Amino acid sequence: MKILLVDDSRSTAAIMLARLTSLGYEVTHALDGREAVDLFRKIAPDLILMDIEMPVMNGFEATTRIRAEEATYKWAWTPIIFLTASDTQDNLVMAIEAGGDDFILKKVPEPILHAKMKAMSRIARLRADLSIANRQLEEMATRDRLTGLYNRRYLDMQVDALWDRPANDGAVVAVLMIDVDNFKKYNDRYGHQAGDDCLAGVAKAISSAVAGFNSSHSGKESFAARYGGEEFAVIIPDGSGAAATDCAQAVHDALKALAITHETNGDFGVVTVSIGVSLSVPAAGATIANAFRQADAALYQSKESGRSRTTIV
Ligand code: GH3
Ligand code: MG
Ligand code: MG
Ligand code: MG
Repeated sequence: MKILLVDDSRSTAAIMLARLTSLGYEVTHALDGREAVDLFRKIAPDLILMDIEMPVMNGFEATTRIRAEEATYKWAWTPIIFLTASDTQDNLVMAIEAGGDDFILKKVPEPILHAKMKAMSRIARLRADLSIANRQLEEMATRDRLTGLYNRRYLDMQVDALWDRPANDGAVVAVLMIDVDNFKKYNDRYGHQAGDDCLAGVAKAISSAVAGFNSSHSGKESFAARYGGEEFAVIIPDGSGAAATDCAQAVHDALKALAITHETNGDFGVVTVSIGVSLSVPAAGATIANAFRQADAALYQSKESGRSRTTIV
């Protein structure tokens, strides 16, 4: 457990530091409230032991500032224990009001210090577990399980954000709708499980194509998502006809390299996709619904004119 010890008295701090170190904790010392806030950002301690009376910035103000910083992070609540000289009711009330969790006397007897640190390290561990669980939950809420790509929910959120781009710069947003060709026949021929594996493979090909495209294209990062079933979408936030053509071609190429056998996909012999692209300028009043409708219409044209190709409208 990492402890940030804040105390303007070097001698008091030295004693506490020695005691905590002997209990096996890793301790960093700050000499006043301002240094405490700086070190809090830098070392992300599991626990803060905070003196109250200090020059430059006192313990209550430092605590208020630390709580304000934490407000921008979910689940963040670093336990803060005030170090006080006297054991009064007022001290406890003030400590809690200022955003602290507890207080201990500077001359706290060894067993109590030990017990309190033990309780706090349990809280620190719980916080760490919670923050990992929270990250995993967020990941699950935005990812499609089968393909590992972003899901429809994430796609919708990102597209909404693109359309709300502040003081819109006139950027062209390219929407690529990608649909696996004759996929029903693939399932019929190879079974549903193989169909799932195939979709995962197609997703991987799309991901690597988009990654390659991003590395050679400037502007905001493009991303791929599973739109639903055997349909995928790629969004190019700073797009153009040429960029969309490059990206779509990269997808066709990646699939060609992957060469997943599909004997009932016309004469292609391998899994292919058809792509429809729309180009919209949100600033000029284009709507999201229209962008997707047009991409869908373009996709339909790609299907009609023989599949395994790209149509841009
Ligand atoms: P087209 O070339 O015109 O797109 O023909 P298609 O057969 O791909 O199109 P259709 O819409 O008729 O069939 C899509 C199929 O995709 C039907 C559905 O069972 C299958 N599918 C959708 N989602 C999944 C999935 O998650 N796993 C599997 N294995 N199949 C899926
Ligand atoms: Mg002091
Ligand atoms: Mg489809
Ligand atoms: Mg299809």
